[in-house]
Amino acid sequence: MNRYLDIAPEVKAALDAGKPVVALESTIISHGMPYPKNVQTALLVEQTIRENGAVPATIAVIGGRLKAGLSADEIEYLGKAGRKVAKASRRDLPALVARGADGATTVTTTMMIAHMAGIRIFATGGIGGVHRGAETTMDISADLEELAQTPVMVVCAGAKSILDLGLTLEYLETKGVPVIGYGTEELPAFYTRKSGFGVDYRVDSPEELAAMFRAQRGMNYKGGMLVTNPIPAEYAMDKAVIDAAIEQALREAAEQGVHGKETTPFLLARVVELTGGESLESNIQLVLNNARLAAKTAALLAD
Ligand code: PSU
Ligand code: MN
Repeated sequence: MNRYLDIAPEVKAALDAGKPVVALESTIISHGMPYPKNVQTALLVEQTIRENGAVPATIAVIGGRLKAGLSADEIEYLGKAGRKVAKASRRDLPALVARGADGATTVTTTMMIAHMAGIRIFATGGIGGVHRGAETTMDISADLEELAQTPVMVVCAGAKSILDLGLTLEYLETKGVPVIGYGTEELPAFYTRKSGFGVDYRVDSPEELAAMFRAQRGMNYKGGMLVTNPIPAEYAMDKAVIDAAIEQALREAAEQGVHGKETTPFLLARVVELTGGESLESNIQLVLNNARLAAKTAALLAD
């Protein structure tokens, strides 16, 4: 066992008994949504995982400890601190641990810590990817590298078109990451159900998903699996509204010279500000939808 890792007692008991556990990230709490909706959502997502037969393990770095499973107080703390908490990607963990600091885990570090703890499935909203203009900026999210090397299934609602979705799929293909559409042949684009880009495989049940993941693990090769689950139709946004907000956010980021790890949080926050409560509600609903699918799949994998 890793000496820097703390597995919450309930999570540890479930893992030891072979019961289903679903990991959740904390950047979505601290950087992805405003307080107090972020905290309410994080707790509601945990409850949804439980209602669907699995134990939730929200992941973060607190006081230099890698945490698999947070208390409600710890979730409140991260949510209230918001963007003051460091966004922790792979390159940040050594510094945060050595200094006893706090960090909100991205998809990358949530996958890493889930894997250290023995958790195989992780539900979130959207992943990072290849940014638009990456052919000159080289801004490619570490999430894609992590999917290429860490054996965790990530259930998301696709990726936002703040990214270049076509290049993101090319990168995942190169790295050998299977991109699965749940009930769809098309990659969902987070707020909308369609992106115009195809996925690798469509599956229509948690049973099929569990079988594919089992086959991947059974062959013992490195890397994870990306499951893209479209937002429920009743919460999907108007493509023109969301596209306009994304274009404006991208323009502002370029004008203000935003770069590096700030790019994604800046774009996400501006899109939410520009589209108001509607996009926040869509965001919450798609995360709940992913939590349900991940919990059901985790339950099948545990059998
Ligand atoms: N995209 C979203 N919502 C998010 C993120 C991305 O639609 O919350 C967060 C996730 O934590 C993701 C991270 O892992 O941003 C990617 O950041 P970057 O692009 O800097 O790698
Ligand atoms: Mn980046």
